Amino acid sequence: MTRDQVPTLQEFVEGLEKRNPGQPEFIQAVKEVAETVLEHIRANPKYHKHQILERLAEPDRVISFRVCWHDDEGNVRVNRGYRIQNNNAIGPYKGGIRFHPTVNQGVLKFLAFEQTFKNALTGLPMGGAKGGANLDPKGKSDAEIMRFCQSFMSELYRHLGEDTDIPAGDIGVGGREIGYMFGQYKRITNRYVGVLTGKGMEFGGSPIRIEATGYGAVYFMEDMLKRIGETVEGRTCLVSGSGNVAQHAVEKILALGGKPVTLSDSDGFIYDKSGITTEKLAYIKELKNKRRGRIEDYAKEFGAEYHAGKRPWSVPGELAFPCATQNEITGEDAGVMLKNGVVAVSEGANMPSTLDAVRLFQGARIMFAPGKAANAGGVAVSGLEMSQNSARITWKEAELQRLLRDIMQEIHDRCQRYGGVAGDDKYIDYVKGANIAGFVKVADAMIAQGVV
Ligand code: NDP
Ligand code: 2IT
Repeated sequence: MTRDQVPTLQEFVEGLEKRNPGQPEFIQAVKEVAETVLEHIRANPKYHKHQILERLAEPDRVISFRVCWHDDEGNVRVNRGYRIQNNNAIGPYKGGIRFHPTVNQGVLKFLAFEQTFKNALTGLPMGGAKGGANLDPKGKSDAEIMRFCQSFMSELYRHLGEDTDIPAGDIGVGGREIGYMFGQYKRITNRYVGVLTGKGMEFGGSPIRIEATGYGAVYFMEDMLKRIGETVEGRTCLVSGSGNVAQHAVEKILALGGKPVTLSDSDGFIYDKSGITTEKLAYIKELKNKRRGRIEDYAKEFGAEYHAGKRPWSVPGELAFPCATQNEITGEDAGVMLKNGVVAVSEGANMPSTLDAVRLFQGARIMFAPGKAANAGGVAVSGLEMSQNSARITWKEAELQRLLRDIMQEIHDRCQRYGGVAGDDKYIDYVKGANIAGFVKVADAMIAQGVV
């Protein structure tokens, strides 16, 4: 291969693997983008000339640091914290913070890479980043979480700023953690600025930021169905996870007349044949957000089925909303889902479907919305929180509801624009559409800004 030629997928992936050993999730995320974007690069040589894909797959900055803290017994504990700043061509770095024992550099690099495309798809000026720590928050007291967040921010603050890098929540990081991190940032810098999103409403938070990711994933499903003259109403829905995204996906499914029947956590899943109702959802919110309990308790409370150590994909249903974590739908799961009648998948989580699963969904020509498009509602409302903080005002909830709905529709339309498939004018490849639409925006900005 000479530098004049666009690499083949195999050549590109071989180089990627060599440069990023031991980072399978990062390889997977970049490979999925390369699969769809290389053809577009071949047709538009300027993107090859400027080595855009190669540059996007090399984070601007990888920050890794030690986080020391005291537990309630007075022991010194040590964790590893990270911030990956992937790309800031179209705006300051933006993306969530994850606290989970599975966090490592490769996982956060995949998330920061995906975030770059997702943020571009929202139409708002935000670059891509992700951060986190290999902390297991389960069983930790509020005081321990506070000390951890303070220690984490004592290093991270120097890399942040309201015009530089603005983190938010993700797995294991919700309102409580954002509050503690904001407090520490303010204490260290003596500045009161919108340096984090997902803040409490008393100190600069935005209406509907909490709901936005789950609602957005259901809106995306609604828009895919609308294109073929169908709706969510009356459809049986499979949802995984039981955290922020899953809870609000269920809430919006119910609002649109759908029937959610499953939820899960890392220990197992519940199957409620009669359907999860608004009252049962209130129980889940109390259980997960206040008592920090296990989903198994739901089965005991309402007499639903509980399947320990399993994910919900064997349950019959038509619409699927994976909202827990990466690679939670394997090729085998996808095969079962197709047999059981799943006709559409909207990813609330980031990369919940393996490459095998995506291939099977697309091969069967069902509607498949990748996370970087379907779950972009959360970061979109984060972008709106930043605007409100800069202007030092809070918009009305109804206005934000409308903006979120419009943004999700626009993301759907951007995917549709680039997602056409030769020889099949009825099918939209939303993976291809999302990847190319996100790529083009960031790539054109990078070209305009030179080799930096
Ligand atoms: P939460 O921490 O609120 O909830 C995560 C849920 O997923 C919990 O039910 C958790 O179970 C489960 N889970 C986490 N890790 C695993 C695992 N390894 N195996 C099985 N279950 C697991 O996080 P969110 O709801 O915020 O995030 C869910 C997904 O959505 C993630 O992929 C995240 O990146 C993505 N996302 C989140 C956004 C947001 O705004 N919050 C925006 C866009 C995407 P348990 O209680 O046992 O840990
Ligand atoms: O994956 C994601 O988009 C998030 N966790 C939200 C990021 C944000 O900055 O709101």
